[in-house]
Amino acid sequence: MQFDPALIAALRAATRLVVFTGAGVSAESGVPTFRDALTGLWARFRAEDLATPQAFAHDPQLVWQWYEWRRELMRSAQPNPAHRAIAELQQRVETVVLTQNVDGLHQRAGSRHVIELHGNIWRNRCSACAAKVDCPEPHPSLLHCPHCGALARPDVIWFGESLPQTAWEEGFRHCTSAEVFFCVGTSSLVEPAASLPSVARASGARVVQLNPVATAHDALAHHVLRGPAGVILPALLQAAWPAG
Ligand code: BV8
Ligand code: ZN
Repeated sequence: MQFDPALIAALRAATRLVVFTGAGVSAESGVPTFRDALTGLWARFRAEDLATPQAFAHDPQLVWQWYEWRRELMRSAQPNPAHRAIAELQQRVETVVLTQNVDGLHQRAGSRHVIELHGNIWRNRCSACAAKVDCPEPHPSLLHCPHCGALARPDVIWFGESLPQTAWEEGFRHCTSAEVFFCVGTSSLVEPAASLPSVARASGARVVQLNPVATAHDALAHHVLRGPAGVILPALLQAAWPAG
């Protein structure tokens, strides 16, 4: 696989990288992407309609069971070569992983310094007092907060909810100082995360778009790597640091 020598040179010289990831980086682990049509029992729903505070208020059992179904899918998932290549990149260059994903696979691949913009599906919190609620897995029925008795909910950011302030501010700051910014496996549809590649570009970063299909972010990328992350990222690291 051939890569633009300018990208290889920039990678070798870089001291600050950001890898911004979406559901596509977990696709080769068998985790359905966010916009893959839901299947089985959930085929008649849209993720955007279930991942909302309104849906949880209206039918908490339904929303909770959707998350339990997703956790079940994710439980057997393993980090794939893309997650591992990103963890290896962090060994070579100071790299922040800025993820929209909630599956925790970057951390399981050995990545440190992972900023989760949309929370983490393996954590639950109280829907009222926000206390952390431990949940034995799997837990098909609803869970109540041990402190105030209100319903527990997955500790993810739903549509219409603000992103965690510290995660957003820290992530944004890294985008303004990155020398190379990778945008991996995201359809670039969900704001405000989708604005981060433009922030990086405007701040002078070399932007690399990695996706099997074109997205809005192709237009602002210096390099478009067309294909699966689990194939391209390992090849890119091998090209940049052939000694291994
Ligand atoms: C907020 C956690 C405001 C939950 C998620 C109209 C216009 C613009 C914006 C809005 C609007 N109406 C509403 C909004 C705001 C809304 C939004 O953006 N809506 C969209 C749908 C239009 N955003 C919000 O509500 C956000 N909050 O704005 O708050 C506010 C301000 C002040 C005060 C109060 C409130 C919160 C958004 C967070 C929602 N939560 N997840 C859960 O997971 O259950 S978002 C969800 O989508 C996931 O986190 C996912 O990561 C994210 C983005 O999707 P992608 O990761 O890109 O995944 P997708 O499936 O779309 O694409 C996969 C890609 O991978 C594809 O491109 C595919 O080609 C590629 N791929 C496939 N295979 C591979 C691959 N790539 C590489 N390798 C492969 N092998
Ligand atoms: Zn509580």
